[in-house]
Amino acid sequence: MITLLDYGAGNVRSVVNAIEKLGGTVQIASHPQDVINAEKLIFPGVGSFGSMMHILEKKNYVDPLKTFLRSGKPFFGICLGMQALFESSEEAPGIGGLGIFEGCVKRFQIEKAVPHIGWNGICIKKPSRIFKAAAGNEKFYFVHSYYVAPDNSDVILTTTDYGLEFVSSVAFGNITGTQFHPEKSGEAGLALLDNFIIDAGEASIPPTAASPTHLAKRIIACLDVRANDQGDLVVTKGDQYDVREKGSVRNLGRPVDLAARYYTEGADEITFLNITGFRDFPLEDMPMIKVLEETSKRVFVPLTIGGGIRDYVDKDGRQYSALEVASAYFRSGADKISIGSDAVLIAEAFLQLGKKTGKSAIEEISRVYGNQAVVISIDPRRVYVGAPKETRHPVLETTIPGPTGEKYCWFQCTIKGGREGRDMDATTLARICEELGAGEILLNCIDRDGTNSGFDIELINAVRGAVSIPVIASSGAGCVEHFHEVFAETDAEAALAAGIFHRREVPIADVKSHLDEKGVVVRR
Ligand code: 1PR
Repeated sequence: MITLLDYGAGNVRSVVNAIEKLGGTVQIASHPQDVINAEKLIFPGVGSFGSMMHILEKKNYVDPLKTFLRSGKPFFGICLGMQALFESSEEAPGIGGLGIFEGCVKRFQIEKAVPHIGWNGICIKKPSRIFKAAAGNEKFYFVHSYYVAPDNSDVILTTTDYGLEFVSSVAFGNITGTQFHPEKSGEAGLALLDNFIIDAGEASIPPTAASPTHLAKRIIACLDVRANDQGDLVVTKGDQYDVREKGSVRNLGRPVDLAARYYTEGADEITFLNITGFRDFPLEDMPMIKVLEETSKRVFVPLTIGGGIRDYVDKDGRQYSALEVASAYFRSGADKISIGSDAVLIAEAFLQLGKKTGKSAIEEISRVYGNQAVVISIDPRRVYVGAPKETRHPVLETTIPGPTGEKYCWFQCTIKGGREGRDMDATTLARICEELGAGEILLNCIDRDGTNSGFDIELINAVRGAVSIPVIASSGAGCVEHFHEVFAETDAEAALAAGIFHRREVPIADVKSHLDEKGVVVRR
């Protein structure tokens, strides 16, 4: 029996699902005594260090946790659950951690995009039972802006390279902690968790070593979901956002089955977009909640959900905040939420007021769940001008002239699934959202969506150059060469595609083989 400490701050469902898939049984600790009585304890931390410690204090878990950790019984801390073992964190100055290990938690101060999001390797420093049957060159899923810095190097189990060599897992006695998420790291992560759940025997060191390690470029499968005219929830796909063909909504399959297929085919992440979210209240009959719950039982890589994340008043007059909508998604198995239309309106309000309010959906959700959990989905389209002075927006000189030969363009943000253009350009939106606390940009492109003509390299470079958070390039992928082009010609951290995967035109494995041949690091 595994006891899981859920302090109510995010996606613990994935950990429960992973343990159950491995044949283990889980008891969720609902009282401090449950922690003391646990035989094996897993602590999957989510959110921010300060809010985690605050909740642990409030719910009287701090002393029971320390008692458990000193008892010699097996403990596994994941992400923030590992960081909690240390004395303090730069994320929350003045707030103490559990102090089981001496040292602190530091923020990345590096040239690369922060958060560190994606699949990276581990360099193993000492034997552990969790490595039984591991090859040593596996990649695991990371998503964090802070890393642990132990005073005592004896506790270091692995390191990982990302701008610097940082400690990516610790172990001492029966206490193990990983910065990466084994429950989100596909088969490699599940194997590692399995070794903790069962008694994996002698500690071992895998045969191969990865040093230095490299962050892989991610390949993401995107599923646009909506109800079709018969009321069934289907995966659909538009051409430049038009999802109807001969009057009917294109039906490309069932959301959960398709997501499960992409997981087995090697997708590094799955994104669901509820494309009618701008007009429907997502918690009304909760179709996407069900989709997430079912998917997270079968898919062990990160899940993002977007569409309709904003404040609502339902038909009975009850108010829901965007944070409540997001929380419902996190509880159902989402790792990240994606905000589209509302992000544009938030950025417009920010520009008008000239300062942060602390109350926008982006700020509220990132405060509770961490920046890495908040993705901004941008739906831009090109607006051509003959000369820069014709617009107040930042323009670029484009190699793809406009319909009447215009040499300049800017990238106009849209809302409501591309139906409404706003007076804001995509680079400004991205920059403001980063300042408000977003952790990643999902950069679509209406001009390229569904065209199979390749990613809009100029757009991606413009937005990537405006922010220091990771950018997911989206829209237009038609063949494996397009993925190489986007990684060779931009600094995008991930590439997303929909149509070619749904129609089985290009398998994910072929994309990765091609990138591998071209020297782009991918997870295989
Ligand atoms: O505005 O917060 O409710 O979020 C709505 C979300 O739904 C936004 O993220 C918006 O991008 C998305 N959306 C709205 N309408 C559509 C539509 O198609 N009618 N889908 C839509 C956008 C997602 C793209 C697509 C890529 C790759 N499609 O990410 O998956 O363009 O396609 P491809 O590889 O086939 O070219 P809110």
